[in-house]
Amino acid sequence: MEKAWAVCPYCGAGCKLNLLAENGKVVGVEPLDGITNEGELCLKGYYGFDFINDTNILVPRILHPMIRRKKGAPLERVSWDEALDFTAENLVRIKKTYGPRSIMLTGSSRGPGNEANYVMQKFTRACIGNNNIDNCARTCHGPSVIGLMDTVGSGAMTLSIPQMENADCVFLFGYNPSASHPIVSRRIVKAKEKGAKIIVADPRVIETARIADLYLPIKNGCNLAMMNTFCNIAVNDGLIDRVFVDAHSNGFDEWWETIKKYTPEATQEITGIEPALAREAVRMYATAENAIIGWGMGVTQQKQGVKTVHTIAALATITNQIGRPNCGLAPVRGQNNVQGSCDMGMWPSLYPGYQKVEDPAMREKFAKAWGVPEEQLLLEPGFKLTDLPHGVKEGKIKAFYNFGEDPLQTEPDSGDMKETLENLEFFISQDIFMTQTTALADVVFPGTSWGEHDGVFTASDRTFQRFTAVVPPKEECRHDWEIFADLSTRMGYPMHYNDTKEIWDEIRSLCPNFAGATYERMEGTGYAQWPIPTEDHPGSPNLYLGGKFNKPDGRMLLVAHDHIAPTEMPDDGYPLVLCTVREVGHYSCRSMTGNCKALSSLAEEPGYVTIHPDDAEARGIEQEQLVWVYSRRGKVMSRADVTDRCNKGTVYMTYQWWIGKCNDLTMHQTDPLSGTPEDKFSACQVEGIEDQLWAERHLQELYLDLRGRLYQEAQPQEQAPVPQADLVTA
Ligand SMILES: Nc1nc2c(c(=O)[nH]1)N[C@H]1C(S)=C(S)[C@@H](COP(=O)(O)OP(=O)(O)OC[C@H]3O[C@@H](n4cnc5c(=O)[nH]c(N)nc54)[C@H](O)[C@@H]3O)O[C@H]1N2
Ligand SMILES: Nc1nc2c(c(=O)[nH]1)N[C@H]1C(S)=C(S)[C@@H](COP(=O)(O)OP(=O)(O)OC[C@H]3O[C@@H](n4cnc5c(=O)[nH]c(N)nc54)[C@H](O)[C@@H]3O)O[C@H]1N2
Ligand code: SF4
Ligand SMILES: [Mo]
Repeated sequence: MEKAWAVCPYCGAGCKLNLLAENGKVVGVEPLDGITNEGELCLKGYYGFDFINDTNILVPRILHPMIRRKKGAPLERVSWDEALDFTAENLVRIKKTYGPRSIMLTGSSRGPGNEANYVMQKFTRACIGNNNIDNCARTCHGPSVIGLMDTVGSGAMTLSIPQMENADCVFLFGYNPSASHPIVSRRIVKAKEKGAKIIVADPRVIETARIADLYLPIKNGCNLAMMNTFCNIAVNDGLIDRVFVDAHSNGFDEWWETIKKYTPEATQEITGIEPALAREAVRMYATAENAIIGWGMGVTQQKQGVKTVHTIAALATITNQIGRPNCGLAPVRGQNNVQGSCDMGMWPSLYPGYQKVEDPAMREKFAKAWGVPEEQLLLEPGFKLTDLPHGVKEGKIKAFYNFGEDPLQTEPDSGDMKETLENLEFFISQDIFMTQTTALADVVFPGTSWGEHDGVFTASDRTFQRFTAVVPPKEECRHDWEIFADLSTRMGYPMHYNDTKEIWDEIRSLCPNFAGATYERMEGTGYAQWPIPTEDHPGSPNLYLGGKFNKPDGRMLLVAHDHIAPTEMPDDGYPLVLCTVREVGHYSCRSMTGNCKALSSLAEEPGYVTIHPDDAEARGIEQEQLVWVYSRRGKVMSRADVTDRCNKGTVYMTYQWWIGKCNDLTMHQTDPLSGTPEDKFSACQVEGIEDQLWAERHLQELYLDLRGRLYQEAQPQEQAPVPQADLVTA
């Protein structure tokens, strides 16, 4: 039995585990005593490993490079040399014809690790010559990154995951950790056991609401009005620390000019919250010795995302719940390595280590380190991931290099995204599975999977941890970083690395805040938490200790905004709010969890639409029935889950399902300050289906057809295995 230590590749909780292998196959895991998980794992940690073995449960892994010689032609298996030369020639041609800015790239916050992302952004900047590099944080905690950089200075959690259980109050606002980060959720349960007060503000009765001391059933889309109200109450009820505010922040008087209007009585109509309940919540939070405020996609996937984050930072600062251990801001980052993608400069305005591309001194530093003339590195930020659809429509983006993301499943308005990808002149996808996105590509590069390569992930709380390979790469799969380096060399900017340590040491040499995070420190269950400027520095569990913020004058900036309503309000034709969320057993585009034996048996297509009993009854819909859900963008089938834990007037779908694909319904409207899609709020209608037998059959047909096509694309020259009709019918 082989054993290798690794970090779980699902959520950002950063759980350490051993991967166990026999005869080149991964056969199990055992939990390790990592800093964030202390010997615990959730169901995905325990049962989410066997996708590596190419189980063919949902779709096959891609094992060979493939190209499509021209649009509309089938994918063809070719040698690595041919695939890389074909790609280099096309990218060089596009760069020459339309300029370097016509090429867009996106990095991966999942299996590959920091080193592969670093090499990809270096390829983007030093070889292609633009800043058009982004990652899925754009659709996720982008507003937290931006909103926190604006106010407190760094876009990250201010405390550590283990400290969460030592808080005296945990306030969750639009964050559902029991589904999203189960091992973080354990810390909250432990805090409760130690006597902490729990407050939950969420339109749904989430698991944590069931152990909460106060539950605020807020209306969907009211966040900014609600947060302004909390701040208003803190000031008017004498719950602020004026000494701390005066000593450590700027802008209070101007900020109050806006906030003073938001009394709980004035906003009750928008928030749905009784003034007395709102007052009690703020008192509980502000008077706790150490309080944490945790938020997630309920805040960020809204039109008011960045503005709400500004106000959350304000609430923590005025009540002095920041800058000490066991308290502070907890935007717990979603993907296992989305903190890392941002750390590595997969962001159109930032070099690795949060060094700004607009700063000429940074440009000089990186140009020198990478051996390119300064003019090669642009001072203007590049395109955002969510600029892709209009960038292609306007003819500004001609080529797209997709690395370890599945935009056709995970970006809003999939119909429009499909058109976007089809209208590209040249499209490369580098993944481990034949996803719906990869099936549209002109070039398919097979990367090695987690379990087959080494690297460093950054957990949600800024903790760097190493993971290692336990099995060799399958067939012709190559390490993601090797693919970028080889392609770059063929395009005239030679890059060569022997291993990930060499890449990591280059990263440390360029990023002062990461300099002390050596590979040696991160052996086994070792870790390094940034900022960690030197090799003898202990690392930083907390940011802003003593109220010293990461701003030029060391002071936090208070900024306030008036509330704005979501873009698409319900109306007669589309009377329900559609809110899209997560479920515990499946993960993002589902290519990995859907190929794990245990996890795939938990739930199947088309997933569920959660609906309040009154809304179901009004439509004659019963539990488990197949239904139609439609919006101005599309119409999909789903299965009804009728429950009063969901609020009346809103339905909830998870974005994991390919037939019950909620992103066929969502819209491409974004927070203008971050470019983050409004995935949490659009208008829809739900309708019962009379003939349930027909619906079950139709569902099977759609699913088999889609999977059949993906199998075919993955193995063009072979007898593709035929997917089985293995849906459990109701
Ligand atoms: N099992 C599993 N775990 C995951 C993932 C997965 O796909 N599957 N994805 C990972 C990723 S990428 C991320 S970013 C994290 C996200 O983790 P979370 O932030 O927990 O994500 P969501 O469940 O989308 O949304 C959080 C909550 O926001 C609430 N909400 C909706 N509208 C509003 C509103 O207007 N105001 C407020 N205050 N709340 C609202 C929803 O009811 C929901 O309970 O999870 C990570 N973990
Ligand atoms: N409607 C709706 N849509 C949403 C959300 C929502 O709440 N509602 N949430 C959004 C959020 S928060 C996020 S973060 C995004 C996530 O969106 P994505 O980043 O697109 O989703 P993932 O499933 O994480 O994509 C990971 C891809 O990387 C591949 N992969 C895994 N490991 C490796 C590797 O080592 N090498 C390579 N080359 N590929 C690899 C996987 O097979 C998969 O195709 O989805 C967003 N979409
Ligand atoms: S909590 Fe997250 S990191 Fe930990 S085992 Fe579960 S999915 Fe993996
Ligand atoms: Mo995310």
